[in-house]
Amino acid sequence: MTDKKEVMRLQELAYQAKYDLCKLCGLYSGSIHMGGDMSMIDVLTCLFQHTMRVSPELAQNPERDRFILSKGHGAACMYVVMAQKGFFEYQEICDTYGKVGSKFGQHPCKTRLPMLDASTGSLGHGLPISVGLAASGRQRGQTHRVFCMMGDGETCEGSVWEAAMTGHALGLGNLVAVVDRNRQLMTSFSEGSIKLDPYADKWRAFGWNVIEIPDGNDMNQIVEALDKLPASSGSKPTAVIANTVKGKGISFMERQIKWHAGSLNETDLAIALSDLDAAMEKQRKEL
Ligand SMILES: Cc1ncc(C[n+]2csc(CCOP(=O)(O)OP(=O)(O)O)c2C)c(N)n1
Repeated sequence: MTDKKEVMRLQELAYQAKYDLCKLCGLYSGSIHMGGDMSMIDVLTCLFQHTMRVSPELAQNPERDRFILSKGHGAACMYVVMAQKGFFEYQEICDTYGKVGSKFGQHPCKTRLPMLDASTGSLGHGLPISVGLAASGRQRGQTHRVFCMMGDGETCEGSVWEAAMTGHALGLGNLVAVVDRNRQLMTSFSEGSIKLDPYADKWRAFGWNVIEIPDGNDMNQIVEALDKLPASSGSKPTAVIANTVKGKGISFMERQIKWHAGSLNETDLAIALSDLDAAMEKQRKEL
């Protein structure tokens, strides 16, 4: 049974993060990967605010959890969620996002933002890096977990499955892959092109524990699922498959191929923010 107060707290944080992300998108002159940001933002909020042992104070602690945003095109979403956790100021993101020399590039860059565990953006690299980090943690006798957030389209990359095999072979119970299963790639729907189903079975066949979240945009379900993660001392890595909706929560974005990435003009932004307000009002009444 999940703690209602905690779920409500996380919902409010996710709502604020969505708001911040939309406002950033309204300010920025280029495009932001809003579709996949809005699909993963609820899970990301739960990871940073509830599940993972991370904070600015723990930055130098070798036992802190590690996080790799393998779907690096979702950097803007990660930045706003990390800002909420106190890693940096939201205003600094707004002032510098995407500019030459900024800490906040369109893809995460560890050289500019040393608190990151990896630079990402070229899909299919996060899980191999995470396997290495998890194996290294094991060798050193550390107990932290390594979390790797991927897009479902990203898992078309062969390197993901090579890493999955290795994670199983090395018995990395300290490794958690989280897949944002929004069923959309960049220009197509997954099942209309590459056909990923039966998706959970694929991970099981590679020797992984699987935890499925039927609705990965429902905070109740997200908390319940992530609270079930097995101990990091186990011998099997875990794949959390979050079934989400691309563009979730914004009427003109949901399941729209053209909203893989885009920018928000003044009218779009007003609609987006009012959609978020209405959804949050409904959630407050329901809990
Ligand atoms: C190796 C590589 N190939 C292509 C791209 C371009 N690209 C950026 S996002 C994307 C689609 C990814 O789909 P998915 O992983 O499902 O992400 P989401 O739908 O959650 O945004 C592609 C092909 C890339 N970043 N890296």
